Order: sequence, then structure tokens, then C-alpha cells
Amino acid sequence: MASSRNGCEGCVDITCNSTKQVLQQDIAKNVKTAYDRIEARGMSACLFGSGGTCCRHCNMGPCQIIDGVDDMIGICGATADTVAARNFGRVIAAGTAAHTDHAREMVKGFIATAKGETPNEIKDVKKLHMLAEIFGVETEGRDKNEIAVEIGELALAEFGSQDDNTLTMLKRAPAKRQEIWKQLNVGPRGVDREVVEMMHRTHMGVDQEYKNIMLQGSRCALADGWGSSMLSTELTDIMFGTPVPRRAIVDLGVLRDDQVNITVHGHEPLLAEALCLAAQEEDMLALAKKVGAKGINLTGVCCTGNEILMRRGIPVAAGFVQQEMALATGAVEAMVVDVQCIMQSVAEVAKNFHTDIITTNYRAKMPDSIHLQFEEADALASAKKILTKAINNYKKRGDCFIPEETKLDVVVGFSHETINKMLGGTFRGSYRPLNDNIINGRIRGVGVIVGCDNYKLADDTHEIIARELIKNDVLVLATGCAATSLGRAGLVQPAAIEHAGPGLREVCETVGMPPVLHMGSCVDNSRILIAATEMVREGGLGDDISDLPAIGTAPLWMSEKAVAIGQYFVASGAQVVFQNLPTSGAKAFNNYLLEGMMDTYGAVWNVAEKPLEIAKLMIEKIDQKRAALGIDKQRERVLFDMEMRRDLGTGSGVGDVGCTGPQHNV
Ligand code: MSK
Repeated sequence: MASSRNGCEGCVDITCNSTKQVLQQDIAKNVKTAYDRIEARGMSACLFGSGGTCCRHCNMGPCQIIDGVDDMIGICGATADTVAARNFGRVIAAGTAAHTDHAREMVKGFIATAKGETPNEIKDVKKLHMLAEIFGVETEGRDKNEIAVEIGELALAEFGSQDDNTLTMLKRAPAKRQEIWKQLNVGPRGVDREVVEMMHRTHMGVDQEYKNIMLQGSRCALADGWGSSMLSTELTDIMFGTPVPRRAIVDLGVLRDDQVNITVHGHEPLLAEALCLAAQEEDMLALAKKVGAKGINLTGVCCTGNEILMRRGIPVAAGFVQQEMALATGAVEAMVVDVQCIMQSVAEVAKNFHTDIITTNYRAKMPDSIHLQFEEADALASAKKILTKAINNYKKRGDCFIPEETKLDVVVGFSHETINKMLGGTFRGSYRPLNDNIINGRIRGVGVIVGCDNYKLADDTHEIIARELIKNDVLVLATGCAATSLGRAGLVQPAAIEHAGPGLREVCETVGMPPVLHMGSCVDNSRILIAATEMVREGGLGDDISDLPAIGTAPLWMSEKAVAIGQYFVASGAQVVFQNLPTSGAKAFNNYLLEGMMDTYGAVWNVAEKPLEIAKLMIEKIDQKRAALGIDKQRERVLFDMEMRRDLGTGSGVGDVGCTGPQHNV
């Protein structure tokens, strides 16, 4: 469906206030955004592409397959199911590759840090020791850097491992899940190897059985979730600090008219952290003053934004769909980008203003931009070079418009460790109170909202889903651009409890947390795997992730990474709901994803189109799990027993929820 800045018949409305305000300004009238391009295309997407049945894997085609029509199979004989499964497998491989290449950089940065070759340091020694235990690294009497080098090298070896041992982090999963993976033989070996094997098996004339293709699809996705993404999250935490709750602000209103505005866009936090350090240096601040600015305002876009938001409280200006709008304010001196989710159009938008697009990674260069390679070995000097270029642009700033009232408070930093402490207390961090409140029905279950923004549905989609979930006592965990979008909607702050159902409200009030917990970037979905595992370990909610009253959604998925995440959730036993899947043109394969995987993994993909339908489906699935666990009756008591209602109304305490827990920086 098309979208429009002005609204048109059949178009999705732009509901985001800050976007609307910026696009209505004179300075933005020549700016072409994705909304304009969708409208200009004026045609719907290719049915073969949308349904997953266009095969371009060899030069006999391309072949466009129509399922069930004899003459419309591939020239090689490939059926719709084979073609769609191969395409889906390659989407998973591409998403995994993106996370993996990101993670490899983080591991190398971690080793360099431990060797004293970067301006960073090993900050979270507790987590370092936790990881040392998992990797079997001795800690007794050893220096933290020595331990870190050994862990880093073992982690790096996991990427290129050629033997048939499975990845180390898999042993963090519940025992039952590990057994399922063993039985299916889908435990990933080397991270890179699984991407290569996925590409090989989907080459012309190799794997031709969709269920078998998807076994490798799962193995590849698990190499992402429990392999590279988890390594990246943990090592980044150790280096830059495990996030703790802190206040921050989001939306375009975080830009400042009296400061040098620099937006950092992409995914790898090494660059963003170096920029944060450099922006505090005297010489950079002096230079900013010299050009007439009151300071340097570093803000984030997309998941780089989430990384520095979580750890430093640096404001996030925009998620994925707003990246062009940040530039259309005319108030940005430079957009500094690294890898992933950077639209080529930002360079075109920037041409209307004084803004430089600065690419910093040899992997990701763009036409009409400036390339200043970020050298990690000389991180501070590299970062200063980038900042200097941006600061010198300040004097060239012309008319600009910052929608200042669109600046929302958020409380972020809900790592797995933070949730553990908030709920259980400093000395007895535990998921017990969460489990107890799920069992007694105050919390109905856990809804995970992750992934991208997209122009296919209105930009309040995440908000509608989250409001419905929290209204029905479902605790929401969020990552990626979905989390930014929920921040813009005012739901990632404690005040949002007024929208929560009575049970969830009571728990959140007692603990002092929002009903929507921001858990980080898209790589940080691995935190959710660990949180789910801890809930299983704590007891009372079954013995596997597939037993939990929990479900995820990436309703506005855009990136291939979201599909890899979806598959590693499903292969880990967690159900997911997407708005569409590129498999609908292949009936048997599509059914396998939507139903057949239940027998294999205890979880399936689900599809629902409209936001409220997605939310209702999530609640329905949560209730099914509650019924299977036999805890649906408790919930009825919470909902309908008057004494319980009076009790809730007095705020007289919630089970075991620890009031001593919050380690607020807020
Ligand atoms: S940045 S992958 S649009 S979440 Fe992680 Fe956002 Fe999706 Fe990119």
C-alpha cells in the first residue's frame, strides 16, 4: 500500500507528529522521501517476489513459479515450495551474515581493547567472569585483560570453526531445548560455516526438500541468535558497560538549534563510543565554540542510536523510517554512518542542506558522500577527524526547523541483568517475582515487539500493538527501531503504566519500571533469549522456552535480519507473528512455517495483517500457554475476584516483587 506525505486515496497516513511537522515546512518541500517514492511508483509489489516464488538462482531463468500449475514450475523442475524455501533460507543467511560481520568486529575490538590498543577498557568484570565460566577460562588470580584476551580469542575462533562441535553459547539454553537441537542435528558449528552451508544448499541443484532446507535455516539462524549476536551483546556490555536504567529523550525534537548536531547511524557501537568520547574532549568543544555553537549534540539513528542510548543515555533522533526526516530539518551538520539500514536516499536529502553524509566503514561506501575511514587502532584521532568535519559545517547552516515539542522522555537500559535485579533485588537478583506474577495472573504473559519500521503499515503500528498488550496485562519487551517507535509514543516511561491493566500496573508501580522495557538494539534480541531461559530456569512455567506464555512480533519488519531473528526465536521455541512472509506463493512450505514447525520446535511463525489483529493473536497464544500450564484459573481470580481488586487498589504490595531492587540511574 502506498504512503503519502499529504494523504491520498489508498495511502497509509503518516501518523508521526514530528515527521508530519517537518514535511510540512518550506525547507522540506524539495525533499523527496520514501513516502514520495512509494506514491510515485504507483504500482503494487510483484506477486512472485512477494510470495517467494521468483527464482534467480541460475541463468536458465529467472523463473516465476505458480504453485499448482504444471507448466509453471522452474526450468530445472524446482517447485514453488523448493524455490520459496531456498529464497527464505537465503534471507536468513543474509540476516545472519549482517549480524555476524557486526559481531566479528566487536570481538576484534574486544581483543584490541583487552590488549590496550583502543581508548576503551574492560568495564564489566562480573560479566567477564560469567563468560569465562561459560568458555572454561581460568579467572583465579588473573588480570582482567588477560582473561579478556583468552575469551576474545576463543570467541573469534567460533566464527571460523571447522570441527563438528557446536557453539559454546548453546549450552546456556534450557536443557530440553538443547536436547531438541541435538535430536534434529541443528546445533550450529562455526558461525560463518552455517551461512556458507545455507548458501551452498540453496544453490541450483542442491537441497530440494523444503523441510531439509529449513533445518539448515534453523541452524544458520541459531548461529546468529545464540552465536554471533549473543557474543556481540555480551562482549559489548563487558567493554562499554552492561546497561542500567537511565533517563533519556527520543524523537526529532532532540536536535538542538544552538549546537552542532551530529547523528550517528548504523549498528556497530565502536564508532559511536569513540565519537562520544571525542565529543567531550576540550579541543572539540573549543572548536564548536569557535564556530559559534554552544556545544556538540551527538544523537543516534536506528540501532547505533539504541546502543548509545542504552549505555550512555545519548538521545535518539530517529528510527529507520525517520532517517530522512532528521536531515530534512536542515539542522544536522553531519550524518555519520557505518553499516546496515542506511538508505541511499539520505545523500540526496542532504544535498538540499549543508549536511555531510560521512561514511566510515570500508564495507559501506555511498555515492555523494565523504569517506573518512574509522580506524579502531587510532579511534580517538579518527573520531576527532569526523567531528571536525561536522563542526566546521555549523557556520553553513541555513534555515532549519526542529519540532522541539516532539521530544519524549524514555527510561531505557533494561538488560537481562537489570530486569533480574529490579525484580529480585540487589542481593538476590532473580526472575522469581516475574514468574510468580505470571503464575498468579497479575502479569498475563510477555509480548516481545522487535524489529524495524516500514512504510507498509502506518507508523503507529508498534504503538497500537503495545497499548493493546499492556492494557491486557502483558509485559512488553522491545528492541531495535520498534523500541524507538514505542519511545516516541510515550510508552517507554514509568508514566505509561496508566495505560496498563491493573495487574501489570501494580507490578510496574511496585518495581518502578515502565510496562514497556527497552532492551537495546536488534543485535540485543539475544538478551531476550537469555531472559526467556532464566524464566524457565526459575521454575513454575514449564521446562522449555516453548512452554512460556510469551510471544514475539516484528510487525514492520524490513530487514533480512528480522527474518533471521524470527527463525532463531521459532527454533528456540518462541512463537512469532509477522505482518507478512515472503512465502505465501508456496502452499506446502508456507503451511510448514505456519503449522508444521510446531511438531519440530514447539513453535511456529504466525501471520496477521492489522496491528490490533496482531495484538489479539499474541494475547490468544499467551492464553493458550497459560491454559497448557494450568495457570489460567489463577488469572480468572485476578480478573474477577472483588477482594483481589480491592487489594490491587490499595497498592498493598505485589507478591514477591522486590521494592529494594531498582538500581536506578534515573
Ligand atoms: S536498525 S534492522 S531497521 S530494527 Fe537495527 Fe532498525 Fe531493523 Fe535496521
